[in-house]
Amino acid sequence: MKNRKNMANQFINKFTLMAIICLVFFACSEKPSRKEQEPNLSLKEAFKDEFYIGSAINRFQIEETDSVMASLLGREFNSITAENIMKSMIIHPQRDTFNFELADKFVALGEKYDMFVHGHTLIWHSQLSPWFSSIEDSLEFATATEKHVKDLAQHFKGKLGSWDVVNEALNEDGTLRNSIFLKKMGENYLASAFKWTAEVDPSADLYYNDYNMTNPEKRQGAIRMVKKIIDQGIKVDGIGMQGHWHLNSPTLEEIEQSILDYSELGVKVAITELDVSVLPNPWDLEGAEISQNFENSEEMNPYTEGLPDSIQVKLANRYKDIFAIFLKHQDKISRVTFWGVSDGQSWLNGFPIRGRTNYPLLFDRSLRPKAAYDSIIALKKRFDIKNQTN
Ligand code: 9MR
Repeated sequence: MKNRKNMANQFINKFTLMAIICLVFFACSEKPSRKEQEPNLSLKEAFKDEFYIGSAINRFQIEETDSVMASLLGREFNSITAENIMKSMIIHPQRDTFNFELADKFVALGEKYDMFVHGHTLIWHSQLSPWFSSIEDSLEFATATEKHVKDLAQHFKGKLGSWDVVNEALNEDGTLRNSIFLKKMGENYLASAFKWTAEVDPSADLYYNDYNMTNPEKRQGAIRMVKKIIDQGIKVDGIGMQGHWHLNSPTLEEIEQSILDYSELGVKVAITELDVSVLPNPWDLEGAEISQNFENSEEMNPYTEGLPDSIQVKLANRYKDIFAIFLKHQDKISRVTFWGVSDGQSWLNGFPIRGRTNYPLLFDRSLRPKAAYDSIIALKKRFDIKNQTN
């Protein structure tokens, strides 16, 4: 009887030991959950001494209809740009009608969270209110354009930290885009737009904003154009590099050289619309020329079921490398704004091919931070430690 009890005890002891070993093994081998990895530093806190961290937002974010999104926006970002609602087509739909309701809510949201609020955009050939092109006479067109710029600048006077005064005025070879503004007003429309805005709202920083600003020919064109304006004694405070980039292009050297070249003009550099597409790029298309659209196909849309780990890592490394350049030149950079908060919201699900599943931002479709988010925060922590020990 005693023997059987001993044997039973021994079995229980062995069983308990094995159970403990198994538990320890699984506890050690199991990947830590996303929650345990989650850094306690937000993006805006991490970069508070370097530059603003912004996001483009839309109506549902402005109206805070999703509470999780609302708290994420307030926690992570200290700057906002309206992705669409301040474009002429929406804010100035008819020559004598303005539609300020949503834009005013956008500004109020920025005030509520104490954010730097950026205005996008005063002069842009795209999403242009149709009434502009109904004006035949050049002089009348110029007068109406001046009124458009001044009325908007006046309405938001003192409430915006900066404006994209002119958006996408250049061709890829650095020449001026043959937009309706160029056709009707000549090259002078550029300097005039900056002059009018500065006259009305002298405290706002005034930017020229464009995509593919790392492309050497376009870069030279942007520098020539901005220099011409500054040389007339008209203020341009900054250049916005939109930053619609890919996993492998532009090169890090092109990004760095562009920041250096623009800041040589004595202006601030902002990264205004950052996202990194992970999807195949038809015909190696670059930038954000929204008139370009291509056919969808399985080959062009490979990650409908989720992003493979290997690509997730590539994206994280790409963001880390890009932010390493931003940190290196933080004295030249005023703001880094992502073009959206989460992947589900990104315009890149519809461009240059409609209906794809892209993953270009730092938060996934469930608003969880991605590896790319972690890589940027970790980079900043390493940067701070290095600076403390130096
Ligand atoms: O992200 C914007 C998208 O929702 C609009 O449909 C599109 C229409 O023009 O504009 C997108 O934003 C653009 C920005 O205003 C200017 N730079 C390029 C951006 C992406 O096209």
